[in-house]
Amino acid sequence: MNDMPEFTPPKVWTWDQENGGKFASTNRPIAGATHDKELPVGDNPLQLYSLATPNGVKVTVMLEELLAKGHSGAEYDAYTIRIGDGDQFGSGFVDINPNSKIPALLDRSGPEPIRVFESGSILFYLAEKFGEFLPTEPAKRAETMNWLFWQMGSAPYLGGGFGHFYAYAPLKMEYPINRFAMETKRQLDVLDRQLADNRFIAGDDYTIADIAIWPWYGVLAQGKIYDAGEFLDVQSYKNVQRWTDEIAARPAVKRGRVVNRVAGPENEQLEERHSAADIDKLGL
Ligand SMILES: N[C@@H](CCC(=O)N[C@@H](CS)C(=O)NCC(=O)O)C(=O)O
Repeated sequence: MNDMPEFTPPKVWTWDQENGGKFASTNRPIAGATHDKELPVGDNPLQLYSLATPNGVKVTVMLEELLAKGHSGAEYDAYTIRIGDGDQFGSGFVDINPNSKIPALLDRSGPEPIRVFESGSILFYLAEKFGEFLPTEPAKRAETMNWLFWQMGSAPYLGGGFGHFYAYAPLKMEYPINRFAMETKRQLDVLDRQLADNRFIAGDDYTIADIAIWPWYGVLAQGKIYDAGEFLDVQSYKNVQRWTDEIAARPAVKRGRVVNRVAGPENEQLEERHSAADIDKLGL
């Protein structure tokens, strides 16, 4: 193991605001709002406050899939929350998600607005509301929920573990990179084995399990997050590759992944979405 600076934890942890790292300017050990800021509200039934990270893309793909199936009740206004600038700590956002993380959804279609936060909860809420992408037959429904919860429990090791130490930490440290690269590869192998016998994650049907897992593990398999494709040898997961390509080709996935994207190629960026025409204009 390479030489790592030894750290002796003090008896009681205290906040070192100068500890560096990519997110040092917004990370803090306390919850709640840091400033007053109302959120904008559009005319559509659903209001989404998000950013095109993997967790954000899950929801915009779901909404575009619902619209593709003709559910006009899934029309949405999407506003960008710039987490690097601390928008997630504005009072309006915290009212919708006390955990201060994107994505957050407000359903204004009923008599009282309903707030929904946590991407898995949002996918489940929308699947139930519109009766789509979540089978009703008990075994298939359980299998879909198994993999939805698998994603929610597993991706923090990929993002907060591997991605953080491989791409974002102020110095490269062998111990955490090895620890989380091993876990990430184990997770890719779990998916690869599941996809050896199944067209989609939970069986024959495209479900919210695919919609949750693809923006993390599909995009990882494309080598598009953390610049880690070669390091993790993502090409060797053949079944994951086949599934990744099939999902990437879906029109709703192409549309959903650009919403609230504020970096990358110009024609893949859309800061706000209020109607289908906003995405059509990009000519994807
Ligand atoms: N478990 C949450 C995770 C959400 C999350 O981590 N969001 C990140 C962006 S991908 C965020 O908003 N980070 C801002 C912060 O931590 O201050 C979910 O799936 O919705």
